[in-house]
Amino acid sequence: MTAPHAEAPLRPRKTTQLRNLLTSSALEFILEAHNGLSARIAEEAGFRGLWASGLALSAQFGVRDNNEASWTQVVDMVEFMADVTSVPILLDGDTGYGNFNNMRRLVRKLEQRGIAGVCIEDKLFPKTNSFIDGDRQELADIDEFCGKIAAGKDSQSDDNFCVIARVEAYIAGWDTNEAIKRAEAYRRAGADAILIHSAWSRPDQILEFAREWANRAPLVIVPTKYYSTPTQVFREADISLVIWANHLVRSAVSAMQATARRIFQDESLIDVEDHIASVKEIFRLQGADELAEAERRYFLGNRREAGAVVLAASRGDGLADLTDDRPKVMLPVNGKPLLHRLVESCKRAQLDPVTVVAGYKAERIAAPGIELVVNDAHASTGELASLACARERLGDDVVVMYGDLLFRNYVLRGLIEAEHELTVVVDSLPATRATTGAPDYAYCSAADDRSLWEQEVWLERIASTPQLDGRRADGRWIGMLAARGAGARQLAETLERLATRGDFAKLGMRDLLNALIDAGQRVHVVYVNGHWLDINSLSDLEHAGTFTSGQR
Ligand code: SPV
Ligand code: MG
Repeated sequence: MTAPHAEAPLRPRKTTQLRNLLTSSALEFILEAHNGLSARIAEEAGFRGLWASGLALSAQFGVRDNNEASWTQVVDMVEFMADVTSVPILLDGDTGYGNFNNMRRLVRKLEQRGIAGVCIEDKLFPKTNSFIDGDRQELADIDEFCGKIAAGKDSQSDDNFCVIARVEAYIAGWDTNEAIKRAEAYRRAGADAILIHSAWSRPDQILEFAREWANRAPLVIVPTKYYSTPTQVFREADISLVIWANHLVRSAVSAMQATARRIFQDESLIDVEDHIASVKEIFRLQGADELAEAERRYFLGNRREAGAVVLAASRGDGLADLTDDRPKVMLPVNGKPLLHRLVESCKRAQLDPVTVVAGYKAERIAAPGIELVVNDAHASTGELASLACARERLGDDVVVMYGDLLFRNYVLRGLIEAEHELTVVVDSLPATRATTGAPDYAYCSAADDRSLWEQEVWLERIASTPQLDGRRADGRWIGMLAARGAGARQLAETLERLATRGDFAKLGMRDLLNALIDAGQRVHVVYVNGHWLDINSLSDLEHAGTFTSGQR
């Protein structure tokens, strides 16, 4: 898909693209769209052009197709459509919203807004949709309509902007002679193509017209009513362009009606969630990635960016023979290795680089976009020795975490957004399942008060026991810390100081945190209540499957 808000650099201009669609020898197709979102969807599906349908545009505004929406409201909407797509838009300009003079202004404004062409129909303002009492509708005076076409053509500054004349003779109950007479007059007045419309359920009028017309100018059709006609018939009739004129607005209506009814009846979302687009998909269609990228380039440029160091050196002894040939971080959870999930979370949180410290079966560690460092002495050393292998990444803003973690995104976000020099995440909920591994119990300056407001809480101690000096732990450290600025430098220095100790090989993250506290460094606590998991046993792994189900 093309980047939003930009035309792909190597494509011809949109006006040129539309002209190519009209003049190519192949039968081409454009699809109705009625706002930016539907326009993107149509382009993504592969359409090489869009029909900004008057019916669909007025419908999405909730008004009738009788020029109830003003032409500037229409133009504003098609501008949104043009901004987010790279294929040409042909506007259904109804009758041109007035006389020749209104048509001149319309064409100039459409060019300014990146619209490739306009189609006007030979009826009277305010128009009525062709399928509502079409045969009672009055046609425009031929000369007056020719003047409107000529005025439009004389107003365009891009030679390839297209003005298409729509012949409503059949709709108003006239025969092929009248239709041809009008089409020929409009062609002579400068129309780039003729749209011949019919409300019959069979294509007979269209085919008869096409035969008589004999390719004097490109022919455009709207097979809404004669939809069962095989497309090959249009090809054989030398039609240039087919407009599928209202099918996105109609499909949106059916889907919205079903969803609205379901939610109203159920008073719950449970039966709709899996049947509708995810919020993430909406973000994607809105081009959220492009904005994140732009923010990195323009907005966060002066801000120090944080990297991540992921400790992934251990085998995972509690996982039996599953870790015979790979470290536990490479075990799949719902088809995706733990480490891949973790790295994706880091990237989503814009942590970059992500440095993974491997050890056991390091050669089996792979994840897109990581830097790998290896603790060769992993079998005889602990977490701090592994952390020291990534010392080049310490000292600057960094998040350090265990590689066997699964967590909801907000957990990491909360950690990164904390404004403190050193921050840890502590889960204040008592463990609901038998604890596995060696939990890090956190003793804090205050228990979690579960208020909506962020508490100022500081870490006082991390210990391996749930009771310390007669005091109960306030929670478990989940194995994630963030260090920034002076805190990051202090973390690096403390690690170097500990590295000189004779027992360094045995030290773990717990010792580092306690050493920081002992050195007077304030360690801020962000409390969470569950929503994370670390993997130490087969039952953890099973639980991880449930935890991640439905996540991508
Ligand atoms: C539109 O899509 O608004 C059209 C085509 O004008 S039709 O509704 O078939 O008249
Ligand atoms: Mg219309």
